Amino acid sequence: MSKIFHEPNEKFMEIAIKWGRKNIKKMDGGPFGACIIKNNKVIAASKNNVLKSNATAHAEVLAIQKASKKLNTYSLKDCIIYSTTEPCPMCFSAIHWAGIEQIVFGTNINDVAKIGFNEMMISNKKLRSLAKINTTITKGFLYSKCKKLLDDWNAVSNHCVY
Ligand code: AZG
Ligand code: ZN
Repeated sequence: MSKIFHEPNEKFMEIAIKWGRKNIKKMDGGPFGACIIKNNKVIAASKNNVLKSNATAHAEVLAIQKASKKLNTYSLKDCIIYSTTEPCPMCFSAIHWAGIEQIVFGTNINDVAKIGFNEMMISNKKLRSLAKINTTITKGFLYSKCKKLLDDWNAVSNHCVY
């Protein structure tokens, strides 16, 4: 089977950024947003809600939950996920179990660790190779805008890392 490839589109990452930016004011969680698309249409988007919900409430997990509710199935095959930051191993696994075959992300795990988050330092490309799976990964997409989201959040005095 040939690998899926959708040419990343800035407008979908802009939506993920817009969701992540909500936490600069709301502080419901970290400065992370995700957007899931199918056939070039937005299916779902979310921000991180860890601080008001629980430790699994990462943007990607919540976007998967919303997308599955909308499509009425666990399977998000043919969907693509945009994430402002490289998905963590928990989210990478959820993306795999949902059958999403393409990930587009902006900043990477190192950028997030630098602002104090307790990230597991395993890249998506490393996870892909360890898991022997075929996920298409586009890194550094709209990097400067995604980095600015992290920097703006880091500049807020009452921010909280976990
Ligand atoms: C995170 N990284 C990503 N990509 N998304 C989240 O919601 C996160 N929370 N902590 N690190
Ligand atoms: Zn995660």
